[in-house]
Amino acid sequence: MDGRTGATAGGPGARLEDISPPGRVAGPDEGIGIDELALAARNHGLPLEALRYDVTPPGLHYVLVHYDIPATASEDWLLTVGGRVRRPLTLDLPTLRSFPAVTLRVTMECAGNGRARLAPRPVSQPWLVEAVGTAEWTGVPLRLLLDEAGVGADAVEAVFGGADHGVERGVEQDYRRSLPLAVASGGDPPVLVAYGMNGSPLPPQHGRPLRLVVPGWYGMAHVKWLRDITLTDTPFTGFQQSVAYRYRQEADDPGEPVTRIEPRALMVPPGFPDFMSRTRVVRPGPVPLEGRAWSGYGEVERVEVSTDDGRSWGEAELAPPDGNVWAWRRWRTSWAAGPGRHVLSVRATDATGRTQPVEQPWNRGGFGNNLVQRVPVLCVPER
Ligand SMILES: Nc1nc2c(c(=O)[nH]1)N[C@H]1C(S)=C(S)[C@@H](COP(=O)(O)O)O[C@H]1N2
Ligand SMILES: [Mo]
Repeated sequence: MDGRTGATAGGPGARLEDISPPGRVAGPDEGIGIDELALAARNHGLPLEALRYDVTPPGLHYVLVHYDIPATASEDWLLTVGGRVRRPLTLDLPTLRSFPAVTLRVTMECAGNGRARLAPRPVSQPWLVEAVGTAEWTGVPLRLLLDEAGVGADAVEAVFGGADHGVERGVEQDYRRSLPLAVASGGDPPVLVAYGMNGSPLPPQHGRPLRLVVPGWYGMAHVKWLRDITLTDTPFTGFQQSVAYRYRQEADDPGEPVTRIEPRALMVPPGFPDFMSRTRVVRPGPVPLEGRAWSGYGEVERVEVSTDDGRSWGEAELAPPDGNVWAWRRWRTSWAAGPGRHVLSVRATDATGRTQPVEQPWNRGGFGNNLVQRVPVLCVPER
């Protein structure tokens, strides 16, 4: 190619690559840019004080949308189930609602949570730690739909298509992701085709009228505005599967797929904040500390809290198990605060023994971060 072919074919600036930059990491002193700010202003996190609720109240759950929220208000929505099936299905909303409904409390976290603190910083949605929320999702177990369609003997994956459309790193696409058939057709926990969130129809930003819910998996698997399910006899190689959402060190490294949520604990910020620095201010004396902890590999079994910047750790008290194994668990403890500056930290360990690092690991997409949270606090006497 002579390098001018693209420009002459459609005129200068008429190639998607010209408006759609490749993935990159920020330079050593490069601050968060306007492009990252634009993403951060669209995709909001959980205000950390909302960690106090078992189920995140409407509007406080984090939101991440790669492209635009599509226009999906119509009651005429159809979901198709096709590909390697014996009986392709076209299901309308009343039919989906006529299947036995299941409601599951699920904590969802964006795989990019924590990306903004990485050094070097992958340039993308700049989450700190707040890309998490817990909802009660109501829907049909996907397994029932697959049984109805009859899974072909050669099917290996289910591919889920969303109705949103955009460009990413030069590639025009609908948002599509796949799951291995064993996960898609699993019963414990079931993957849901959900139409309800916290007892109401799904809000537009969370996938109205249908989304996938994959308990224990990072957010990218929970395809919103779900329109089609296609069983395939080869693994799906679409952009969101084989280009995005891979753990890789180098751009040309094939990497490993991002799947389940690594354990993490977060704290309801104690005391009150400074407006600009968000540093917490508390009074001397006993300060109650509480928060939530979760893991996509199994229940959190241990939460430790440090009030001396990680030099020593004490056990926090965990709420008794309540059967919601795919949702976060409450923890609490008390801290005797003395005047001065402090750093509080919290660390979760799950049933598989997975825990949180105290040194920051790094990967190019900034995925799966679960570095222990550090919360700077200033303790000052009453004025
Ligand atoms: N169709 C579609 N589904 C999607 C996305 C998207 O952009 N389009 N974003 C994914 C990502 S990366 C995340 S983290 C979750 C966020 O879900 P929420 O906005 O309901 O919290 O949705 C996932 N499902
Ligand atoms: Mo995400």
